[in-house]
Amino acid sequence: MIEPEAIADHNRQHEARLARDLDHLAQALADDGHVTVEEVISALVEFSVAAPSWAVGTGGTRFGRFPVGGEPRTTEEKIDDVAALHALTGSNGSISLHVPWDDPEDPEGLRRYATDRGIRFDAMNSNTFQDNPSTTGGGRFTYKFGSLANTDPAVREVAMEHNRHVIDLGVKLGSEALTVWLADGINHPGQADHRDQFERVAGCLREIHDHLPDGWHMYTEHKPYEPAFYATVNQDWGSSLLLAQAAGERASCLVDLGHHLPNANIEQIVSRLAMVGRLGGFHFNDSKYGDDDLTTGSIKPFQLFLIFGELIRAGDGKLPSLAYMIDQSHNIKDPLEDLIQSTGAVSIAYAQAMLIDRTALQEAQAGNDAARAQHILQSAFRTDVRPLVAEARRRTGGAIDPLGAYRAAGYRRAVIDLRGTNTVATGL
Ligand code: PSV
Ligand code: MN
Repeated sequence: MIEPEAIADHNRQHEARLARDLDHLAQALADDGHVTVEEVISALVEFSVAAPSWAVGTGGTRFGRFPVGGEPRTTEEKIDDVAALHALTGSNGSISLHVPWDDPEDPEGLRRYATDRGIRFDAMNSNTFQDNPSTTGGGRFTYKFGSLANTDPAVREVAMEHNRHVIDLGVKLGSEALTVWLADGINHPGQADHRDQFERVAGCLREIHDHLPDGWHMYTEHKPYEPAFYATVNQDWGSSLLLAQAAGERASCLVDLGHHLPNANIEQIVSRLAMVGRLGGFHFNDSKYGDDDLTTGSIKPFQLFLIFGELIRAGDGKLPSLAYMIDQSHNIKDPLEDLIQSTGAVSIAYAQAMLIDRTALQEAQAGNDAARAQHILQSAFRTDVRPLVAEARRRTGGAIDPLGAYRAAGYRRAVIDLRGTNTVATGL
């Protein structure tokens, strides 16, 4: 654990400077007159972005993996890491499990374990991209040629049953959503029929949707390639929308920021999905070329800001309540440090988007004043909102400087001593 007193001690070094920066910003925002520091800070205090259970361990590529040491060995230890993260940021109060990477034998016990540490269960992820001995009877069936798109009805049934199992498990954990990302696709043109594959997936998703308990949601997550390199069944936001519509009313689309072909206008995709009421959530990360899973906001911070602008537009001035999660692979950084930085980047983009003078922007748009419209957006984007984000963290008991506080707490050293240097987070 990272104790609140340790954070409070660390905060003392930064409080005077933060107060000065906040005063300055309060004055500047009061002069602008459309939003106050208090409005932004209280919205940030309410905001939470989930951490995925697979991102507290080191990622890797097919060219190697460089373990950071002290990686969690069990789902309980993953929860411990997310609780440490949340103690520092105040914005990561939930964990998203991936089954069977996480498949607790005692879900009620796990729920108590998480509750005791102030952590809730976000959307459940079903894994039908690797063989799953617990549901296939020792790998008798294989997902080599797809799961819900498979030509073999027995394999489709195994994959659907796995999704139902994940929902039932999620109910016991207090989760309220299922995210379905499928590896199904085509590697070689002609290998499978685009339409037949799609229709098989749509039919299966409808059956899975029928299994959702009251109050549950289901998210379809698209991705253009990998592991299928010619076509994936849920390739793009259009396919995702069609699948969500086919699945049922409680299905909507999840946008992973890395799951787009280069230069896609993701903020426009967000606007379209929100417009038709089928925007379900996000997997935050950043990328230069493909699904690079880099630190959120590290490559295209302006895009992240514009996405939050569209979200606030969709929510009539407020952030819609969707499934917000970070989905990254930490190849050379300490995973917790990368998650601290990504959570900060998400909060910064949200705060900047709250600074957009929407009335002035609408006026500029109505008058076709492109220069003024751009100036309004860039004034918001170029405001240094870090004091607002730091103050929101401080008010939730978190750290003004979370990276510094994390290092000062010696958390990584402590978990290396406890868990060992060569542990591998289950799943990856
Ligand atoms: C696929 O690349 C993805 O983005 C999906 O969300 C998976 O569930 C996750 O990564 C973990 O592999
Ligand atoms: Mn994802």
